[in-house]
Amino acid sequence: MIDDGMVVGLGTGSTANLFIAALAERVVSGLHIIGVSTSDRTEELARQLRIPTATLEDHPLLDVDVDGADEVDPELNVLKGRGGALLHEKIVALSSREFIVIVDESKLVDRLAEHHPIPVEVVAFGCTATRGRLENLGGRTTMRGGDADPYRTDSGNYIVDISPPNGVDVFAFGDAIKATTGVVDHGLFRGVASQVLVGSADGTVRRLQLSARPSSL
Ligand code: A5P
Repeated sequence: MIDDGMVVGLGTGSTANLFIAALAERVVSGLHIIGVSTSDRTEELARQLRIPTATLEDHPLLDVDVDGADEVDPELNVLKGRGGALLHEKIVALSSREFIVIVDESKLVDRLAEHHPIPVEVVAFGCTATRGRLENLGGRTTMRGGDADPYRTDSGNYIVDISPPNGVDVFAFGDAIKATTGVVDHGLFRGVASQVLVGSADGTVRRLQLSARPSSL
């Protein structure tokens, strides 16, 4: 799915790392592509593996972005951000003609955010107040990395993980999160994936695809 001359989004996480390693082998064999990294970690890996990279400013429209996910629902909506890179991952995914999600079967779920909280990237200024407003939406929250020394994203923000109340419409809940002052974005990627490749323990790969790519987020 990756051809000569493409600009390729490089995802973040253990599954994306497998893709990046395989891509590096093809680069060594003569494939010419340019990678756009979704995190500082991935940029470091790409450099180590000698994959040429550029910034999203250099290439604001990518041919394809390949990334992992924490959960995938039957409509190919995706929950991301356990690795803390959700904001850059979402910006790169939305800047790509194709967003291909690679997962193993354990990531397939009936409903998003039933097993994992929704990661929410918030600006550091006033984060306690922002967290309070998020809790007023009805969810339970924790600071990623702990209250004493919170995790910082590549953009210098914090991540608040929020477990939605039981039975809530998760996408409506996501809209309310996004409308909260102090929030930058959340880990729900609705209608962004163009296809999902599901790897199984026996080595087979199943392709899940919707007929048309929805456009809402
Ligand atoms: C990074 O912020 C995440 O969105 C990862 O893409 C996601 O957590 C999947 O990671 P693994 O492939 O390591 O499970």
